Amino acid sequence: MLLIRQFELRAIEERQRGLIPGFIHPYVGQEACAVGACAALERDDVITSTHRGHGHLIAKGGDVRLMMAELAARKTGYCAGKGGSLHMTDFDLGILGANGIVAGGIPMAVGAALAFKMRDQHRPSGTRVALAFFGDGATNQGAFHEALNLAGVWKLPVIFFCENNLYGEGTPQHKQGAITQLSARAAAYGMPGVTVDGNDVVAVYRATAEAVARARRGEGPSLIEAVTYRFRGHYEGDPQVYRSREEIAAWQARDPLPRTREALRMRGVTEAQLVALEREVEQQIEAAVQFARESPQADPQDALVGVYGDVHNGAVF
Ligand SMILES: Cc1ncc(C[n+]2csc(CCOP(=O)(O)OP(=O)(O)O)c2C)c(N)n1
Ligand SMILES: [Mg+2]
Repeated sequence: MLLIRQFELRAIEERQRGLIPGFIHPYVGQEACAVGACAALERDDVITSTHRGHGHLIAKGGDVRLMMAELAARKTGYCAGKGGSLHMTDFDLGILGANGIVAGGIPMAVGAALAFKMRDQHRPSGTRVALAFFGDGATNQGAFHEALNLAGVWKLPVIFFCENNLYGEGTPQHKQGAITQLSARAAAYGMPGVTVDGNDVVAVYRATAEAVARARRGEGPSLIEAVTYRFRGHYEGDPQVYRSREEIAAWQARDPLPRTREALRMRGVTEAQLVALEREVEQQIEAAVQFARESPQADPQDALVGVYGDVHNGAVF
């Protein structure tokens, strides 16, 4: 969670300094969602992500050096510097990609889950699972409903993980959806739905672990709604005229990071251990920025390389 927070805050800073061109949608405030959910997955399970995807990638094991280099449009980045924030992918880690299309990752996860159901029938530990991260806004897209319906019909090993941060761009959730408890939508597709505190990493982990166990047993999909809040604007630079300072402050009092820090202290982790961890993360972020700065810029001549069937960074695209 610390690594995600520091990665995002540094990316915001480096964007202001000019190292990072293009838009970013910071994940600050939602860290407990990505970390709690991915902690319940194994390395060979897969995730699909969104436009607000840095946290998901880091939680699934993404390399912050390759991520920072990608944001900085460098050849050494995840997509050779050509994709930026919205297309980072690491098949070895089961990261099927960030995604600029709202709800676009949801049917992709259903496709992966269908493949797992067909291929993993005799796997002693149960099937691999797919987990789709998406926002509250995505639940009003047709793709969400079609994907959940098919997953319900075929009882696929997939977890639909909705991060309800109460806004889609500048529109409050209650003005874009006919109901506010989004987990209730699960009933329409024959699967269990649960709402959890998305700022409580342990609660998120427990809910996801239960859904994963169910999926591995062949009992089908689940919908998890994690209620959370983004502390920054929709994108970096968003003037945020649609919400009040008081509302942001009220949610900052529920910041998942100090909450987790406190929970760790209560369980006997010492202040010295926590400070050492914070330093270690700072160093990792510093190294990532250095790596990005020292890497060569993406070359316009390479624009068409890797578009169809070429090999890049060891992965076949
Ligand atoms: C299909 C599609 N429609 C519209 C957009 C523009 N858009 C980008 S993010 C966003 C809001 C998404 O809200 P939500 O799913 O709640 O995710 P959040 O930004 O809150 O994480 C919209 C409408 C898009 N990228 N794709
Ligand atoms: Mg949202």
